Amino acid sequence: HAAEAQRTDLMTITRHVLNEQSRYPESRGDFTILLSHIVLGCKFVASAVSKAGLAKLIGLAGETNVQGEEQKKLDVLSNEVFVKALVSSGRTCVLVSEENEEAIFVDPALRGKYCVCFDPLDGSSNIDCGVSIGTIFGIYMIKDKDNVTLDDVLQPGTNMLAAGYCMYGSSCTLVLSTGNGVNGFTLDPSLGEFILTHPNIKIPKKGKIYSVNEGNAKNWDAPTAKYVEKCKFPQDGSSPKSLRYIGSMVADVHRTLLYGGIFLYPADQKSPNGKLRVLYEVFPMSFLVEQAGGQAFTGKQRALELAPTKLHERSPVFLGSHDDVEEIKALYASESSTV
Ligand code: P6P
Repeated sequence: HAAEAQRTDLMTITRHVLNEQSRYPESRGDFTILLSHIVLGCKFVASAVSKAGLAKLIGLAGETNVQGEEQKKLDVLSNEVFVKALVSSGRTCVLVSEENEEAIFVDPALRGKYCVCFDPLDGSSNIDCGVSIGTIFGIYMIKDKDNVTLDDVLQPGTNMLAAGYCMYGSSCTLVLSTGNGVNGFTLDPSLGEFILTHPNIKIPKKGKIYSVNEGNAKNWDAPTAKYVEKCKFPQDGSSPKSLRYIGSMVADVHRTLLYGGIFLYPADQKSPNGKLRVLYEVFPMSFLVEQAGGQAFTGKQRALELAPTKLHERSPVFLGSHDDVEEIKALYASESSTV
């Protein structure tokens, strides 16, 4: 009977968030409404990505389909869907998207109290070869929605209320934290619902995998080079770590969360601040990793304590298992103490 009860007691993402919201008696369900609109966007993108190969959605912008309509690239389409879903939720007042140079200030008549920073389709350069890609988002509360400015958006990641990603791969998995641990939900296409499949994700304290683009090795600074060398040629008699690098942040971080290890996108001489963007890649993923018991570091400080000054600012990031990140922190600390 217990097995039967399990199968019929479907914990959907909406139910799960409502349960979490009940911890805040004063909440009027605004967050739940906001999240339901984000979930709608993820369902749409999941459907579009699964058909992309067939509908030639992955072609370059400007291609026309059989109806002669101009095809939008999937990341442009995904961005439009998320912007419309977030604005129509009536719960947002400012949006930051990887696809939009400027912040989007919602019409005052439709404003709510949240700011959402998102990358609608991160890693979209990988879609043509079927590699998993994803949507990444971070959610903040805005002090005064009627007088919202960029300063409200350029705040440290420690102020984030919630963060998540939706990975479009062999299955569609949405991983979310509202500040009380991390939970994973898998889309059941027959129900059109995200079902709780990975409750209370905890990242292993130490991992056996390192994840970095070795092609940038000649440009790395000394601490990163030393750390990667230690992964490959450990001096303490332990086994070398395995290298796993997919090149799609959502997929690399998802594997790191579930299997443990460390994901690195270091600064290098070509890109002194690394490649990944603070507001909608580094902050949301750092929030999730910390909520799962791991760490996220920039080479100088705890990633979430960064104070961004520009919307699309980049930062180096080292995130993953607590002990693995601790090792690279020690290497950066010893380098800065000898400088
Ligand atoms: P590289 C994808 O383009 C992306 O923004 C992230 O998803 C991914 O982690 C990174 O860039 C990969 O960058 O330089 O290793 O190809």
